[in-house]
Amino acid sequence: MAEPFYITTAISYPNGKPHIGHAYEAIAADVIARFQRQLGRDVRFQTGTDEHGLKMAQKARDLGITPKQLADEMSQHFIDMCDALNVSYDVFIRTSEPRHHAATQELWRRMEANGDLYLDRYEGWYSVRDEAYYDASELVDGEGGEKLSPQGTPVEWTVEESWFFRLSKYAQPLLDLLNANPDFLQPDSRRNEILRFIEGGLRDLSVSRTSFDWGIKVPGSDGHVMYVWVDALTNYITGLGFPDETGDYAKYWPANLHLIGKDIVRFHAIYWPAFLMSAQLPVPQRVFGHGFLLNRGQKESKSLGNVTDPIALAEQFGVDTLRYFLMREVAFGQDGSYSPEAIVTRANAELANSFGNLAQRSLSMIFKNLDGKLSADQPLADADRALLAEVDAGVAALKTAFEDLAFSDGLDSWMRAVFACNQYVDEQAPWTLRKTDPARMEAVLMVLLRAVRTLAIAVRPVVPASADKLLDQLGIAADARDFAALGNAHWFEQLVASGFTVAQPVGVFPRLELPAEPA
Ligand code: ME8
Repeated sequence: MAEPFYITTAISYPNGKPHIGHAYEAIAADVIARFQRQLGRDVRFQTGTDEHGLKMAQKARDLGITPKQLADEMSQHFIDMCDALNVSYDVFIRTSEPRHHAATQELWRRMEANGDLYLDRYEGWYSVRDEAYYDASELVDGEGGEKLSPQGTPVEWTVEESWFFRLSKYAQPLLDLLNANPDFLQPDSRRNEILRFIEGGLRDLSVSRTSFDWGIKVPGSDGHVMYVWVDALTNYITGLGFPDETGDYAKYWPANLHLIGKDIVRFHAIYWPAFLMSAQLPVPQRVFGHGFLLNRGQKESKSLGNVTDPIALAEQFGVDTLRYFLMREVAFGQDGSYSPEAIVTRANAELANSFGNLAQRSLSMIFKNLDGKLSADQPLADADRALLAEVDAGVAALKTAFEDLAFSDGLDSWMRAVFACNQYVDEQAPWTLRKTDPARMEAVLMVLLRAVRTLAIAVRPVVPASADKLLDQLGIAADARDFAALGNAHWFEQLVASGFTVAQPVGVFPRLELPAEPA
């Protein structure tokens, strides 16, 4: 049986349309999901929207609609974004669904049964934008002398009756968890930050609100709705059928990977494992906090007028181009920047001029000079064996890097193998061999076809539609495009025996032009 692999993204606040950061996270998670499927794992991939809380309630009030109306309208944009970007999620969860209310109330009951919830009064700072409580010592001064959260968002003084979770009790168990499992939280910079934070001591956490009602009701406590993060984090097990602990839950929990952004690491690496420990459920295996994506080095914001619609960006440059750019340009875990120029430069240099050109000229020479016919009769020369070994090594390096979520490094190794192939074409000059040594030309073209197949399969998690379009032209069956297929030593003889012929090739990576500056 295939080994299960459960990956989740953060669930997004649908208080507005998706932005490029949402697209970045969804694409990265999709690349991981597709990569793991290609490795033969039984992947479950969940994403969704986080619909409760004050932020949603206030936004709906401003718009004169109900929070549920706002959530219904906006969550559809997140579904549309995933579909437009070819994000292959299995479950799209919305926290307003009844099954999620049931799952969260059950988690609450278990924490209560463990003696970890008590009623008291909360007096302190709250940021609606972050949906987070802050200690006075964490606040910073704004330009006008006002208090701001460490993320730079406004905070308000809040006093209300509240249920508390005994987070303080979990400081040592959390330190033990982090110390015993260096992989639990990555990258290391975030892990160190969280370790220091816990070592500073944890205060009990306010986990219910009484001043509004857009949330999940606290069982047996009229007037209290749960703090939105209790409900939000629980989505990861709701989607597996919790509280039913058989079926998908038994198969996929604990998650292999929660992929989230750097601003919400505290919730995932402290609150979530503490809630789970309290409910006596297993904690996730790994949390990865990726960096932020900036627009020409700046944060996108309405006031700067630089907010980009990721669907429009994908339409402008192509879905696979955008996916490739994001995974290649930014060292995963660090912040990165994008601009139309950077996308066009990268796509033209690597996809159009290097890999696309390699595939196009190899197939077109097979089509023109050999009538598209393949042959497995030619002996391999040393140069051929060396090239194929170099391609295999590049792909092996990509696999290792992708396992470590080092996408940019993996694609760098892949690109080096592509360069080696283009250099081989130039050195072998099959267009000259055509006259001088047709048998050798045929051998060279067959080597190229083999290399192109290997490279297309390897890069498929990143550019799925383009890679498939290319593999179709190579006659590779849809069920022979995984990493196991690369281990089949006889695939080429089998393809030749099938009588497949190469048709006039169709380019899959167009050369892009920079959009004209608006007048
Ligand atoms: O935080 N670049 O939702 P959200 C990269 N509902 N990633 C970014 C980004 C950027 N510029 N801006 C945001 C929430 N993100 C909660 C999560 S999970 C149980 C609840 C990332 O809509 C952000 O870090 O504000 C988060 O991982 C995701 O987008 C959703 O952010």
